[in-house]
Amino acid sequence: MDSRLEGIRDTVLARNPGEKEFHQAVIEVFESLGPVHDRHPEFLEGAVLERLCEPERQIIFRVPWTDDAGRVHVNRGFRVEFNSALGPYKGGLRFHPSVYLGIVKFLGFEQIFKNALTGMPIGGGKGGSDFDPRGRSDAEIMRFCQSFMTELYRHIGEYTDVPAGDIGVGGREIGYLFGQYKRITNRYESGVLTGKGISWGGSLVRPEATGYGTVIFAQEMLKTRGQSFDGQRVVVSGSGNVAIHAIAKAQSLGATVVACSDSAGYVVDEAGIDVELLRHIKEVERGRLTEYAARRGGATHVTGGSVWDVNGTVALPCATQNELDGDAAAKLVSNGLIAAAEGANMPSTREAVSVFQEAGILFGPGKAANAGGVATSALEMQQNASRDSWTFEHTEQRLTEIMVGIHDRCAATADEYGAPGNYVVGANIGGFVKVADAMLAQGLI
Ligand code: NDP
Ligand code: 2IT
Repeated sequence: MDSRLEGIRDTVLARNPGEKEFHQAVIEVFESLGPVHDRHPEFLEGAVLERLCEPERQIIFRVPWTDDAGRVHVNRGFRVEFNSALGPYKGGLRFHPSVYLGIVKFLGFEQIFKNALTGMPIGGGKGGSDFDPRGRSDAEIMRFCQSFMTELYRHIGEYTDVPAGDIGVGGREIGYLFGQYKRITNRYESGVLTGKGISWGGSLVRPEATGYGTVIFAQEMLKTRGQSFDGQRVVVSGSGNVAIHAIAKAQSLGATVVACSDSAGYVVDEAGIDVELLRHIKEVERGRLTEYAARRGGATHVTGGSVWDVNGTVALPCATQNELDGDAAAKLVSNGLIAAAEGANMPSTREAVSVFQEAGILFGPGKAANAGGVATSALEMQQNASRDSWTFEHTEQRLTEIMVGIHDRCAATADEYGAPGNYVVGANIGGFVKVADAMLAQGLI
């Protein structure tokens, strides 16, 4: 890391003790930014990095709710409004028992750069709760969402902060959250949340957007080496929103996706994952992958080990942070990997990224590769603002243009800063410069 940034890094780490995922995200960005400060001493003089690492506002609140048996539970809610230089805070809500401030801050920090890369007018934020939705009834989910929104509503708005989904938050949860917002405020403010249902202000392609976008990004990387998805053997982690649509898109481009996972294990299906069966089990039945293996001839379910034990030419980690470590990366490389693109946020550890880069693997970091979700959220905001709704084809075309644009900007920025083919450098510098310029232009805020 550039010696001028080390002191700033040390201060950030000391000011945010115990938040190891936030530390990891900050260090990873700082490691790319040395050359930027050679060209832009004004960023150092204006203390841009110090300001960027301190969220504009952090909200932590109690979320009490009752289960179906009438028992009272208390969870913790978070919304970190990180940076509004480019637009209203924008980013998802995650409901998962692992959520604490360090997770929300790593996600919010990454979101600033990701949103800048999309070229859309959106700042960075993230939120969520340590609530565990697993095994909860619809009525329990509804009561939790209503309680969560009963505090959150006063902090959000179409010009202020626009949440969406993330792990554990999909269309069902956004519906309950929107209903409660509308009820409390007496405003049909479509632009306050994205990921809404199609009949009440949502955008076509938003459910597919993150997974599709990740594959489009990977396809653009492959093209730089004269390759494509056609004939690739793909390994995907996760089996949620991002994974399902990444699998569908990769297979539509001629790849065979031979494995996917959830937190209990993984399935191997040499014939290629049956996306409709997977979608039905995961989205309709809210079931487990064991059921996929039970119903699909030729597929096997594996517990223990890791989905990265399965060999493939393309890896798409689409589950969660730090799910792919240095050993897993080394195994993938020795098994013939040529490309990896992150559908999840920070799924690869820093060691894994080094292994990929040293082996010359095409590597697309999450803040570039998974930006299609939030970009399509911004398209949903555009449709809401103009009281319009676009066709699937038009919206998908916009998504494709945005992803190709992100790819090309990352590649060009990496070239410009003397790191050709390094999409980590390209994404970090490309996102940072845009936000830093806007922050300086807006004065000391
Ligand atoms: P979902 O809740 O739909 O699916 C999450 C998947 O990841 C599930 O298969 C889940 O398995 C698995 N998973 C979650 N936590 C863990 C864990 N701790 N260990 C192992 N497996 C785990 O979430 P999404 O698909 O929406 O999100 C997946 C990733 O993509 C996240 O990193 C998210 O931040 C990122 N992302 C999402 C976007 C979106 O638009 N939704 C946009 C950009 C990034 P199980 O069911 O067993 O828990
Ligand atoms: O990590 C992400 O980019 C998301 N979860 C999507 C955020 C959004 O506002 O659509």
